[in-house]
Amino acid sequence: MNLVVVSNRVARARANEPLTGGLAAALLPVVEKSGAIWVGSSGRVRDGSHKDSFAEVQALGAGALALLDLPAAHYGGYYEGFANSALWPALHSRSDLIRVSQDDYQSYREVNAFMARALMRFRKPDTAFWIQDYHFLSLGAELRDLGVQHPIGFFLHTPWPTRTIIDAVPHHRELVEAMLAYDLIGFQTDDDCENFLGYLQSELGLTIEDGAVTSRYGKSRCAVFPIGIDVEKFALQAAKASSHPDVSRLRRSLNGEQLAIGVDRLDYSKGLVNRISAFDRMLTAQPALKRTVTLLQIATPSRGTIEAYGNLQSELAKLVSDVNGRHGETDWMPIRYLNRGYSQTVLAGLYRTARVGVVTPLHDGMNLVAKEYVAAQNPADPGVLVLSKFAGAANQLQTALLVNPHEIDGMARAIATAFSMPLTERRMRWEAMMRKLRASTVQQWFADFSDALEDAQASDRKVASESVAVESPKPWPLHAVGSGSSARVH
Ligand code: ADQ
Repeated sequence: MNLVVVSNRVARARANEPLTGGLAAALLPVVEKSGAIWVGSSGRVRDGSHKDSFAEVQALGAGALALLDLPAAHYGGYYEGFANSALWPALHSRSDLIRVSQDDYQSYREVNAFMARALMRFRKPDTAFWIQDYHFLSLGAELRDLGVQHPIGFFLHTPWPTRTIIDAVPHHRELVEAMLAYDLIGFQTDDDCENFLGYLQSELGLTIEDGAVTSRYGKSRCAVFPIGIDVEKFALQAAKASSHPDVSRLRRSLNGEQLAIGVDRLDYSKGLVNRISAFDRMLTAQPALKRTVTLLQIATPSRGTIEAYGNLQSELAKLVSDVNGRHGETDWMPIRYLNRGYSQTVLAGLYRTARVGVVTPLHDGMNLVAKEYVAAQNPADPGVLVLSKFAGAANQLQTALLVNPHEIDGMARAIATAFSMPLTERRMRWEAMMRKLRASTVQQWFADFSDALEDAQASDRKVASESVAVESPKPWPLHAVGSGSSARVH
């Protein structure tokens, strides 16, 4: 099978550049090895309608990375608009934050159609397309409209909420109907899959049989594929990173204090305000902990031009400064707050230095930081994971200290418990989590989805026989193509 993977953001091919964002971080190692072609946004936009406007195609491991300039006129409405101001809030059960216009929806559909046209050049007789995430809900339907009968799979990295929340998304019916053009629709958890099937039944009146549904496009199968990490590589990286200068400096600066760590994109779904409030509450309730513990919170800004994100950034900066002002002393600050990216190696070393990992999203598809924290621990002296029960990862990491991120007192108690947990209990909990991680790696995820997609037969589709015959594959050039000037957008 000749796999073409599509996502909005792709990993940059530059070595050791920080990969802030779960999708790119997860996909890079597996795509590199698989020989797949990975197509996504170059981070630049371009005026005019450039059918073949790839900025560049470069080698990526055994495969290739194709970076596409997206249309300037539609990029804002697609990315900041419909994808991140309608779908992202809704998928994280924050319909109160939906802010979109009809134009945003049109732009979203235009960019999906543009991507479908661009993908035609990668189509070979044995190609299977694997589309990633909420940016491209209607891409499969656009490909079918172009006559593509190849297997097309879709994986959603975020949660899929209950029907009433999806109902708040403008054009939700049209979008979900378009999703049925996919042969295989993958979710992170059972709940997400059940919510989706529930929507198909109650909103679209469709009948579900063995997790599959038949629509005008033919048969679509829905299934669960929990994403993982490269456990052994991460563990090795963490052990080696202990001697990295950034990590050694952090250790020296601790003066015997115990460290808790949080690492997140700066996003309202990650529960950062509640987490800082819980740390504050813990210090107020147990003042003896002052000078003995520190929280290192790394929060990398993302989607900063969207109002809700800008507001969150100001709110957090103010909250951290307030907590430090109230509890801090001339030679000790409770919270170290950083807004930058780190290489995976340094991040692995920072996780290993921390006695406690605090991962408390209000809602999260999976949350790879939770898995990375566990994989990075020293087996002889592992730290404790405090994990939100609303992260997909909680289904697997049940021996973490599971918390409700809306309950500040409970989180404060759990963080204090984690700091004082005896070694035998820490080891017992950690070993159980490692067994789960090893049984569900990112390699396994990739293989399971690819196999299931290969099995999905395009033959039972009802679409008319291809109006566009499969062309003999055009070679795609390993150099820059397209003309005119482009502008960077992320
Ligand atoms: P994200 O919402 O981006 O992912 P997450 O799964 O935690 O969330 O992944 C974040 C990734 O970015 C991790 O690999 C982490 O190491 C990295 N990262 C975060 N901050 C960083 C920093 N400052 N420097 C360097 N790296 C940083 C989406 C969904 C999740 C789902 C993933 C994968 O929202 O629910 O788990 O996709 O499917």
